Amino acid sequence: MGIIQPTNKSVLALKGLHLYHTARSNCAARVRLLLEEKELAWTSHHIDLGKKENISEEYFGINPKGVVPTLVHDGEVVVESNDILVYLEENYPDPGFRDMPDSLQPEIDYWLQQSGDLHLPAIKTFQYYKINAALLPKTEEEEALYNKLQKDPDMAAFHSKHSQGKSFTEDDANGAIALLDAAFIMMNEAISDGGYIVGDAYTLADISWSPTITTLISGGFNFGPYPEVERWYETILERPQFQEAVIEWRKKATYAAGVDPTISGPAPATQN
Ligand SMILES: N[C@@H](CCC(=O)N[C@@H](CS)C(=O)NCC(=O)O)C(=O)O
Repeated sequence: MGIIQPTNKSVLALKGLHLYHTARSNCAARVRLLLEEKELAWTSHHIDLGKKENISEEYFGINPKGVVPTLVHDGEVVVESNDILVYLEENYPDPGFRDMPDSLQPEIDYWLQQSGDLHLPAIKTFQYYKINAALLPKTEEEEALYNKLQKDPDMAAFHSKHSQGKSFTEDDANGAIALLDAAFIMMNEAISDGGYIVGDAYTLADISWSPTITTLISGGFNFGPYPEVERWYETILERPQFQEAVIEWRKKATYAAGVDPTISGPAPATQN
């Protein structure tokens, strides 16, 4: 979606970079990671999904699907995490993570597209089946407000699957795992030259996908068949920027206690 016209006009006056985000959200974490990599100063507006802080007229007024993250930059409102990455690249090109030599940009864009397309049917479905549906039940009031505010049919259908005591089924989870396996077979192959997802350089492809690996590990996804992905993730884990933007923020989440995971670590809850 990229830049949108918000119905909540209060944000139009904001100056600088403001991020509406959640500590444990992998979509928000990829934006925090890029902000960290570019050493950009930003103001935090933490939205606690556990407390349903996203389910309000105000928040839907800056993010029509009621999800995190949302970036506000000098009053410009940008939604969809991978579009936010591209927006930041265009507005703060140095250091650059997309404008690569040798026409690598289409490949980077392919992985960004994959990360966006797989979020609802695969990543989010897997996490809700494993953890979040139980962790994020809505009260009747929250449910009614959500249904009133949510205009996106895919989001409404997704959340109706875990309403009124229902939950995601094993079939849902298996469908999600099949999609993820297909993506990780390709990613494992792409990384098998010992480098990053696209060639030898650390790019938006890595920035978009690495926080998602953290999230999937927390849900218990089996990365055993993807040793190159494991190796690559271990390398990314060593980046101080990743530690700050992803791991440290996950520790700040109040509603889900637990040790933060590494590729082989334990499995605390996550928000998606
Ligand atoms: N395609 C969106 C997905 C955003 C999304 O679903 N975010 C999750 C956290 S990772 C969220 O806000 N979930 C709350 C909800 O679905 O109500 C993006 O990339 O920004």
